[in-house]
Amino acid sequence: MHLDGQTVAILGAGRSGRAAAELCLRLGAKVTVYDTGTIVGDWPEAITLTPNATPEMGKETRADLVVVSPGIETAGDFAQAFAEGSGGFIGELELGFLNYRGLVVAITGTNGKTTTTELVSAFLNESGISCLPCGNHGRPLCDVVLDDEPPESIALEVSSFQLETIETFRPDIAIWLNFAPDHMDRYATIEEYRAAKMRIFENMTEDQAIIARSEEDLESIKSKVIRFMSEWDDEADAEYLFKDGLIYRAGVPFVSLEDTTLRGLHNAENIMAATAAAHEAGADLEKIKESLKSFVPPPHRCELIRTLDGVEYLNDSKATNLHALEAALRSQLRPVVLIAGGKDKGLDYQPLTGILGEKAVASVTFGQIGQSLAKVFSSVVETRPVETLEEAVLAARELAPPGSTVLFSPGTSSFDQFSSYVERGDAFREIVKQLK
Ligand code: UMA
Repeated sequence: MHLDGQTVAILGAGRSGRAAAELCLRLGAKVTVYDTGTIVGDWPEAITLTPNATPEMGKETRADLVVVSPGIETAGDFAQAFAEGSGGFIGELELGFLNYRGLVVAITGTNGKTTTTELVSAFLNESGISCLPCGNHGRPLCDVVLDDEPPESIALEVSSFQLETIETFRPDIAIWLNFAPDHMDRYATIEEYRAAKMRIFENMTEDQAIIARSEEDLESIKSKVIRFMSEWDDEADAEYLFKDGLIYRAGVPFVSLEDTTLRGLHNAENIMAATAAAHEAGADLEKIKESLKSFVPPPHRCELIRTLDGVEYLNDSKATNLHALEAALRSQLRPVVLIAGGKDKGLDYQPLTGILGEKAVASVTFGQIGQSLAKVFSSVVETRPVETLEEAVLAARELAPPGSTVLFSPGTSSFDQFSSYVERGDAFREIVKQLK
């Protein structure tokens, strides 16, 4: 792609905007960055910065190319004003794709994207195919393109926001993990959210491959579809299956979940999807098995911290809402002692009691909502409300029988006692490591 002498307007001065701006500069363009807020950091001098930008500026701007950051609403006044002035826009994902020559494995889904992205990358690297995890997770694609030696392949996490602004984007392999309501502050309806996500398949043909759960109904797909499933069903036709702790491939046992560093039904699905995609991309199955033994999962997402007295301790601090907590509970294969709590976001936890009663033998609640949560949870399991996370871990230890899992899946944000879910998860990890 050449942009010699062309004018480019970049909307948004975050990580995507910065990478897109630097790439356009490298391609020879005159680049101006527009942000409705302030612009921070040291930028290359050749890039013009316009903080506090307005829709009026957009209407007056005549750029050869407009590139929008994913966090900016495409239907909003700001982006639409630039579309009006310059005749449309693309997103940072599209720009990166147009300038990347290697193999693209794209991963989307409501839950599990990041772990799967990391798995695909680990499997390909272990097989001697250089790969980088990037996109919605990690470095923006435009930033990877700027590397002196971009990798042979990328494991590209893609969000619905990024897919809204594609034109030619076409992955060689696409993983569709699952779909559940999310981002309803950006989309008017659930159908609109799904339609944005479905655009991942828009330009794919018979020459590409799609990996999807058996239960996912993917309308009008042209590519070959490889299915995986974790709910056993003799009628269903899936190349990858998970049953009784074992992952099967083409009817033959492939790997036991216990022999990997990952836990939970959802992680079995992530492994199946990543294995199918990496194998399709040329990875060796034995190498995949090897890399599963040493894979370091991304932190704070059902991260196995340690096993002590036959009890597994999982850090799922990333679960800052009900849906994430429910998903973590649902995926557990052992009896659970749940630790939940944190800031009061005014959520109703009553809908969780069904799955809690099914999966948990006890629960410990803490933080600002500790007492109110305890009232709800104690209707189905023994529950101890405490103040701090440390007290919660000690109480959970007392309550957890051998063979069970202490699941730290707060189900709300951390801001009553911590600065972020990361700090909260790090604290949990340290407390658990100190247990004697
Ligand atoms: N801005 C405007 N006008 C607006 C809105 C925002 O000018 O109307 C400006 C802000 O002032 C800010 C900049 O835009 O300076 C931020 O842009 P951005 O929100 O697109 O954020 P980036 O830093 O570029 O990060 C984006 C993704 N963010 C979003 O999709 C919201 C990151 O995903 C991604 O990792 C990064 O690009 C690199 O590809 C984050 C995310 O939360 C992790 N994603 C969502 C999710 O996973 O649920 C989809």
